[in-house]
Amino acid sequence: MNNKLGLEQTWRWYGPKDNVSLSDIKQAGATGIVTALHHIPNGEVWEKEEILKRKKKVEDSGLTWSVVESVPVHEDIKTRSGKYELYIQNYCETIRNLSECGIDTLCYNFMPVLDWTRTDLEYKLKDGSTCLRFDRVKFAAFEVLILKRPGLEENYSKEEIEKAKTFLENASKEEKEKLVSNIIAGLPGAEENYSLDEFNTILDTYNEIDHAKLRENLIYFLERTVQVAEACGINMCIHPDDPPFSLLGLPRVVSTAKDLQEIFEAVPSNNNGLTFCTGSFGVREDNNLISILKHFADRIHFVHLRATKRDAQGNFFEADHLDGDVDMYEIIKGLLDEQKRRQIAGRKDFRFPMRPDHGHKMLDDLKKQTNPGYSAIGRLRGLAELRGLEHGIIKTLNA
Ligand code: DNO
Repeated sequence: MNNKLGLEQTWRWYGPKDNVSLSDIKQAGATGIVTALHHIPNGEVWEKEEILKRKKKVEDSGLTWSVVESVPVHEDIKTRSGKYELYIQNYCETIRNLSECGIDTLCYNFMPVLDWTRTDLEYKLKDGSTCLRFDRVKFAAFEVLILKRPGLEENYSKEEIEKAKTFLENASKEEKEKLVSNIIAGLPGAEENYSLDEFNTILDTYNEIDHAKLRENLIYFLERTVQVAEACGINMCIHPDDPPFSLLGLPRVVSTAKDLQEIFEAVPSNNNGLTFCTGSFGVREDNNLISILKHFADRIHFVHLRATKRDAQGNFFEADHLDGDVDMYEIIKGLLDEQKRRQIAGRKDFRFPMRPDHGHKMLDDLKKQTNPGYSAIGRLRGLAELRGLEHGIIKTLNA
């Protein structure tokens, strides 16, 4: 048995069109690749030939395809309407194909309509680098005043709505367009992008779907897919909601420890697992990250390490990896403890893939066109800091 401690260092790569190359990633010191077949439309089967082509590309660079992030869940499955049965069958087929191609970890999410959401993609920090940010007033300007979705004003104070009005009055046409496109035109990895009209229409498909109904649809999806995953040795791991609260009046069901408890109780198989994303859970002050880690340690198949920082107004930005509201020392220590526990128990799944998530745009990258949150140098800094911290912890654990 290999008793060496250390999380597998991975890196998200958006495929051949990503301007961060596989060779860049090798230089950053990562060994595993996290990628997806983004060119395949949502709902369609990932054929083995396509999977193997991608795998070969990764392996030819001396790296391994560690995790699939994500196989997107079609909207029809989330709303349990239209062709959802077919799409679930296709999903199962993709799970089988991935397994036959030697891939064993599959990350996905169940956020309605939008995947992750921010209002600012290039928020300037004091040191001149930029980061992703979520601003409540700007979001109110979008959902209450631009989209005019009914009933959403209640989520804000009068003062916030006033501020949102002032923001829109003073914003240029370009600034308004930018806000809208930041939110709905799709961040990298969010597979769908919409026009404003399409967006309103698709939001309406959730008019009858509340929190309980969405959870039911998720559990239905899991009942059907997890048994296939279990039979062919794939660890599925759901990504938490980002941010972990309702937006646009849509329900969100993977935001808290209670949500996780319900999902795992409904489908207890260990192949029904979690992507432990510290930045997403960490946005809520009432999420105790260490207790989530300890409580669900057994089911963590994949880790996203980043640290968001909240303010008193409910805004947050992506801070440096060791400088947000996340106690990264305790997190890494907790993960290494679980890794050790799995090694001792003789479990095979102890490689613990982790990736540095959402770095700042900095240095030379400021002059380049980069995927928001996914520039090379910011993540390189993040990975280096995390690696150093882990190195120190392992030394003390072994002392
Ligand atoms: C952002 C993210 C999300 C996440 C997907 C998982 O950086 O972590 O795009 O990868 O929601 O399905």
